[in-house]
Amino acid sequence: MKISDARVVVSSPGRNYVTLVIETGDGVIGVGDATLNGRELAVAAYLRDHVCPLLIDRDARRITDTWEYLYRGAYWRRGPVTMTAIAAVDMALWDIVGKSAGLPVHQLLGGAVRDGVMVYGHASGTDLDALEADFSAHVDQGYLAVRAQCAIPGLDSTYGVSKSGAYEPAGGSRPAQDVWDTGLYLDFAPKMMARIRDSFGDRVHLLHDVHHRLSPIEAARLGRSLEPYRMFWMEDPTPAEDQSAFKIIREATTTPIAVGEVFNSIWDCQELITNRWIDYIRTSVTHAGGITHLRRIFSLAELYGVRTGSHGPSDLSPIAFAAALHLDLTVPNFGIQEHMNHPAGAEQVFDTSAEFRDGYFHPGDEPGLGVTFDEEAAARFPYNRKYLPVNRRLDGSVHDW
Ligand code: KDG
Ligand code: MG
Repeated sequence: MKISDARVVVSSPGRNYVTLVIETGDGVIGVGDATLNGRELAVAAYLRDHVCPLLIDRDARRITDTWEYLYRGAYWRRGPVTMTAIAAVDMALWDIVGKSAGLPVHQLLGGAVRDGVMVYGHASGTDLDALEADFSAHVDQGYLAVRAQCAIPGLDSTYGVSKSGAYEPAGGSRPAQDVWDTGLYLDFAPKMMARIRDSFGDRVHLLHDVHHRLSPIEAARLGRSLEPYRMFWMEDPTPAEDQSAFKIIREATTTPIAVGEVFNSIWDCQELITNRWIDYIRTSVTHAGGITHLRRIFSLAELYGVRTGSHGPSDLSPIAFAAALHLDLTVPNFGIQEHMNHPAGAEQVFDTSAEFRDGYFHPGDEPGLGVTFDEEAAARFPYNRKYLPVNRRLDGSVHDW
């Protein structure tokens, strides 16, 4: 089972994706997602120039050893580029081993402990009426959990709200500029959640993403003001690298806290988990070192009563979503999985066996990850440089996006 080829494909079927394809001498093909939104080519070059040459002739079955070799062996550890590259190798190797064993990856991980993976969808609106309509559409589609984001009156742009339909923050050959005002947001957020609870009652799980924008004491105030609406979670209330900030939030409110989409390793979330300052850990399979490393993070979280809530935006490819579903099926401390629809063109490039029914996803029982990557179709969608927005306060200074 020696690796005979490893190649990187950058394509843009509706948005940019970086895909690693690994082939073994006996003809088994594995695929991994290496997409880092707005910095795609950095990971592509890291893989192409530094990692792929090292993979040739390695035994594809030695997944953990390959992980250690690429992590410890590089000396320069962690960071989004390195960990995304390692993640893509890891996913592709799990895919290969599953295919050669004739087993879906969740069977290799110890087998399913649940019948399906509860996911949350994204509802948003340019005003409260539009948010309510989109929320209602998600409930009609069967979602049991929905994230709510609404344009803040008085601001020209708001995170998570698109003026033109589907959520896609990356755009433009230069970063777009968003605007931010903490006071307007803190006054409006409870009204948004009140509207949802008034219209839909308490049965749907309600989530909200603050997207790293508050100070600890502002986040504490938000958490308290949302308590009557029984949130499933408030996500990323403050910039996550300041881990002790969460002690302040935690001590002030019973609104559950979810953090981690920008983390890349178990070390990034160690303090948050071991101090029980959060309720959900949101590291993703692509940005936190693949299935092998995410499984370790989730196991650490299990020890401290923290549940999982993997990041699953449309800027991770369907390969990443499938890998996350396989892992989600097997972890006892699973909480919820984020789901967003991929752009229409992605279906031509990624054929996935994952299925949604009654609020739950299942990755299917095909050997490996269950995603077929069509390289010829990918070639029809060349890379298209795009940036995430930057965010500025009303006085023009830069704020966290
Ligand atoms: O690339 C950035 C997006 O993945 C991020 O903004 C999405 O916050 C996000 C979420 O919770 O899905
Ligand atoms: Mg988020």
